[in-house]
Amino acid sequence: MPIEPTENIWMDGELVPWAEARIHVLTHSLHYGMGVFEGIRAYETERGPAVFRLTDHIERLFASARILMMEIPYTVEELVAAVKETVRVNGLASCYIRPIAFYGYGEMGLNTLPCEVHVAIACWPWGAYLGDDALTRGVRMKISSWSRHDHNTMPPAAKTTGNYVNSSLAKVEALKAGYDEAIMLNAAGFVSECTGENIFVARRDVLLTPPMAAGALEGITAHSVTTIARDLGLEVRSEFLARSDLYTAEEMFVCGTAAEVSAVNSVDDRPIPCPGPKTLAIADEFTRAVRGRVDAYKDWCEHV
Ligand code: PPE
Repeated sequence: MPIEPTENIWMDGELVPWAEARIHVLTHSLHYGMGVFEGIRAYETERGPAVFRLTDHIERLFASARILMMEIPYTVEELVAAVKETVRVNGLASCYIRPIAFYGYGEMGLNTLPCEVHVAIACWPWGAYLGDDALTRGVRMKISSWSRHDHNTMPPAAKTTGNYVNSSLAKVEALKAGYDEAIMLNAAGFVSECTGENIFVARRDVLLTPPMAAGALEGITAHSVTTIARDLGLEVRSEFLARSDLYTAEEMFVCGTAAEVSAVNSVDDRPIPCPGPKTLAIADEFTRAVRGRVDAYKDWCEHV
C-alpha cells in the first residue's frame, strides 16, 4: 500500500521534513535486519486524536530491543512524548504510526555492540490493511508452505525487521496463489499467527487463540480483543491449535494494529461462516473503543 507523505518525521530528537528523513546506504540494520519497530494507530476521538495503547506499544519496542541487546538511547516516556509530538505536528486526526530503532552507519560486520542506535518515528494516513470489506466479506486465507521461525532461530516475540523476511515470503506466496493472507504454522505444525495478525477461532462458545509459545507475537490488539470478548461474556483461552481446528472453526477472525479486526471467510478453500456474530460484536466494540467511545476502555486512548 503506497505511503502518503506527511509533513515531518521525528529522527533522533528532531522533527525533519518528510523528504529529508534519509539514511546512508551502509546503515548497519539495512544489511543485517537488526532493527526493532512498532505499528501503532491514532484514531479520531471527541477530544481530538488519541494514540491507541501507545505506552504498551513503546514498552514492546523496548522489550524487542532488549531481546536483541540493543540499547535505545531514550526512555519509554521520551518516546511516548515523541510519538504524540509527531502526530500533533502532522495535524492528522487519525493515522498509522511507525517507530523504528536501528543500528546506523559507521560499523560493518555482525557484532552490533559498537553500533550507534538511531530512532525514527513517522506517521501517515493508512486505510484498511486487508481491504475495505475485510469485516463484511471476510478474507481468504491459505496455510503457508513457509514455517514460522522458531524461538531458537529468530525470536518471534521480538518485533524485529529481520523477522519479517518470514512474513513477506508467506504473504507474497499467498497473494500469488490468489488468497488475501497467509497462516503460518510453526516447525512443530501448530498454528502460530498470520504474517501481520494474531488468530482467533470460535468453537462451541469459546474463543481460542494460539499462545506466544506457538510463535505468535504478543499482539496488543489481541489483548484488547480478549478483554472486550471477556467483558461481552465470552470465554477466551490460549491454546495450541492444529490446522484442522481452523478448517472446522465456527467463526474465525484475525487482528492487529494495521488489520484491526478482520473476519476470515475460508482457510485453504474450506468455507467458514462469515462474518460470525461473535466476530461482529467484538469488532463493533473494538471500533468504538479505539475512538474513545467506551468508558471502560478510555484509558487505552492516549490523547496527543
Ligand atoms: N503478529 C505479527 C507477525 C504482526 O506483525 C502483528 C502486527 C501482530 C501479530 C499484531 O500485533 P498488534 O499490532 O500489537 O496487535 N503487525 C503490524 C505490522 C504490519 C505491517 O504490515 O507492517 C501492524 O499491524 O501494525
